[in-house]
Amino acid sequence: MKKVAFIALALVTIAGAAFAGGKPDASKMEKKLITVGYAQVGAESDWRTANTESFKSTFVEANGYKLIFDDAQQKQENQIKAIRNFIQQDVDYIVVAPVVETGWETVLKEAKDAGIPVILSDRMMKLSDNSLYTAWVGGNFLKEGQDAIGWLDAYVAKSGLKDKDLNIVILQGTIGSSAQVGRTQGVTEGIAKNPHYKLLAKQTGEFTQAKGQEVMESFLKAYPNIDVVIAENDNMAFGAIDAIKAVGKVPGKDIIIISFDAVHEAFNRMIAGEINADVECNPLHGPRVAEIIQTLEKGGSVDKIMYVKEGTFDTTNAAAILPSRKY
Ligand code: GZL
Repeated sequence: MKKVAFIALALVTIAGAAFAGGKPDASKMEKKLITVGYAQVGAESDWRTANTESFKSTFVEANGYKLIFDDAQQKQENQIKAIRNFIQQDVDYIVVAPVVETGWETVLKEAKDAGIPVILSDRMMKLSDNSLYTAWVGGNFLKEGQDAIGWLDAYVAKSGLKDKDLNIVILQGTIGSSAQVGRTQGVTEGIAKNPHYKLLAKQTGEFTQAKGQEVMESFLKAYPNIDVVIAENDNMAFGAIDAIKAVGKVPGKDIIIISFDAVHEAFNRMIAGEINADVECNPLHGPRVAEIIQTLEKGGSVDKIMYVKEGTFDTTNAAAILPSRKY
């Protein structure tokens, strides 16, 4: 709808100038900035900070954009309000990192009725009508969970622990977020396949360091013999490390710690031996979303689902890899 209005305006300008005998002054028709509304989850983790920075440094006027950024403080109602606000402002594109998977149909239909394309970044939405969004770019959370257990299987084999029962607890992310859903599924299915892996408990730490520490403290009180902690993001792993140290145990040695995200500080912890392994989840989606928008602006078509490349790192390679890390 907006595109039609813009073309009409341009035609009128040219016609008007031609009628007046002049040539349209190209400098007067300076390029219109593409307005992008970004409904961000919040600022709960190092990963989120890097993700926000990636958008703020990509969607700048010098690149032809006007970014309207909203931090929802991890509340879905705030994200829905932000999307409605973007519709009111008649932005060209809406980008959402949905805090949880469900509850988006109504507001996405409003965006569709307003003729505003919606691009999903980071987490996924569960929708009955996939035409309500144009494209999604993010991590393969199920594979991340599977990779975490794959690392544990290899570690156990090479450490002579194959026949030892291992008591495992999971610090989950925000319940209902696709990062939590996928990682928990990959991890719990992997645990179920090995009779020596005993899942003692799983509980959400909301992807934050404080809550992660609190839940880990309660796990340590309830289970004196924890062998492995699987934290569904690095900030909860940092909290778990503090809780483990507070009871006089050595993280990475007395209790194996496997984490997700692989942010810069997590590499420092792997080098210090406090985190044993970290499954990457790349947050640098700004340029990827910009590429999608540029393709759409040229009338091109884009893939509906775009997974980012991710690796798994551990104490054996963290020091060598850290200098090349971009977040
Ligand atoms: C993953 C992202 C998760 C990170 C957390 O794509 O949604 O949210 O793993 C962040 O650090 O809070």
